[in-house]
Amino acid sequence: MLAPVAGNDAGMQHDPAVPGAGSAGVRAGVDRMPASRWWEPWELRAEFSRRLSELYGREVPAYATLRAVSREINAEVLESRGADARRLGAVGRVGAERHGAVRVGTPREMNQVGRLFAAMGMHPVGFYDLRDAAASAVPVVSTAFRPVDPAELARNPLRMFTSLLVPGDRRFFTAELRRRLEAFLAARTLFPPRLLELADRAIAGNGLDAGDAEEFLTLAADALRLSRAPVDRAWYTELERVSAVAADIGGVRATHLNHLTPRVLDIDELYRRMGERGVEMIDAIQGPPRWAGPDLLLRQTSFRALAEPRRFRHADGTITAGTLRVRFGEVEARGIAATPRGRELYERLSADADRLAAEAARGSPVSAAHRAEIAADLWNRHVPGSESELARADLAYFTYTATDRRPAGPPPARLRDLVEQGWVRQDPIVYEDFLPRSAAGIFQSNLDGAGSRDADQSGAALDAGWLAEVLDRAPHDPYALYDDLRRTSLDRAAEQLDLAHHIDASPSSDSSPGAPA
Ligand code: OOG
Ligand code: NI
Repeated sequence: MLAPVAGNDAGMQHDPAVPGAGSAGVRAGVDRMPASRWWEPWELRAEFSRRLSELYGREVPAYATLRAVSREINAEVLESRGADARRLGAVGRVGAERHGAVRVGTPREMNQVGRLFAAMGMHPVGFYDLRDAAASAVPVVSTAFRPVDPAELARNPLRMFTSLLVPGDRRFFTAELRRRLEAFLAARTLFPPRLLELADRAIAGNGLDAGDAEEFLTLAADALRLSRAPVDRAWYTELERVSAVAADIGGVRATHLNHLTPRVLDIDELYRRMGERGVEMIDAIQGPPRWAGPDLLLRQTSFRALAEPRRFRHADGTITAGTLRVRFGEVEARGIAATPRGRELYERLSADADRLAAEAARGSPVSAAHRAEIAADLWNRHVPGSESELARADLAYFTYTATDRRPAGPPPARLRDLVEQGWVRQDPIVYEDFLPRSAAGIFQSNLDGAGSRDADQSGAALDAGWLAEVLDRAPHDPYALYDDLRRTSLDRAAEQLDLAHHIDASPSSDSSPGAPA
């Protein structure tokens, strides 16, 4: 039977209530869940997220500090910025929000972890190829498992950034090392058959009864717990020379949560306060700079991987105590989702900032603070500084809702006029995904060695279609998801306003930025 959930994460925001949704008795702020009832996928997800947070807080104490500081800052920002801060997420959601990162070694393991997450209502979104995104050796491709439906995101938005090792990439692995690595990976079991059986049952039946739910959640969290089994020293070191990420994935017989990332409403303040508390952070905040306009996309930073005790087995059979630095703590601030145009602008300005910072440094290492200044200046000059301008230039995604208090007379045709005259309200869509540049930066900044790469070899070509075969289902295209939200809201608004036609939000039928109104 599922044990009542104790409120041992005092002060933690519980998952928000969704009116009319979920089983009776599961509400925001309710610590105790009835023991015998049906567990829907979202409840499994919310409880899994809570258990992971507890587990990681025990395993990596600096994470508990990060969580506490995030909570402190979120409360302050909500107090000082109120409704404005809530535009990017309901209070309950932001407090409960986190993403995890896991890494697996084979397509089979990827398929299995996908079933585990599907049982909790999390689906693959996006395809990230980090092999070329990092200067260090990061031989993985990734996807993010997350809820895709807005109501599901509101219930609990847990996402898992999941990376799959590519032993077949000849830039990193010789044919001989690949053979041994694949043999090692084929011989291990990350997810016990019983866990997968329960996952499949939850997928088929849309949830689990209380007894199965408890067993499923226990086995699922155990699968991501740091293993105490001794690590083969020689094998780990051999892989580490190629890539620290490869060693973390393929040098051990289990997987583990690599990090767990809370969401914070002011990441610059968090960065400062963690420093004050003596936690050494990486030298930059990844993603867009702090600038004058609204939060866009995703900004992330992390504290450096900490030395954790591990046991090592040596060639002569002896076991010694040692440490590994692999797991870290990350925190993120989420902003408005960018359209393909907005994303292009982001990539262009990032590249410009890199170039200008490198030029200014004249061969010396680029200072992160100086690069941030340059980036902020570029953003302030080239990115429209308000939500309405971002929407009009089709740089970011919004939803539209007909208001209750509408002006007299017939509604205008253009979306822009509908918004400006108060017929429809425009609300930002939060970015729910990741940025490959930032992901690579996070991986890289936490690696001790750069590893090695043979640039004469070419990489194995992998894409979203290949990942679809691995997972037995196609990853969602994130843009299609955001676009669908915008489109659906526009259609509903048109209906509510009794407009015979659709509302066209495309910038061509509206004005572009800078054009005379
Ligand atoms: C994943 C790194 C990427 C993010 O937030 O961009 C990531 C990993 O370290 O396994 O988590
Ligand atoms: Ni992360």
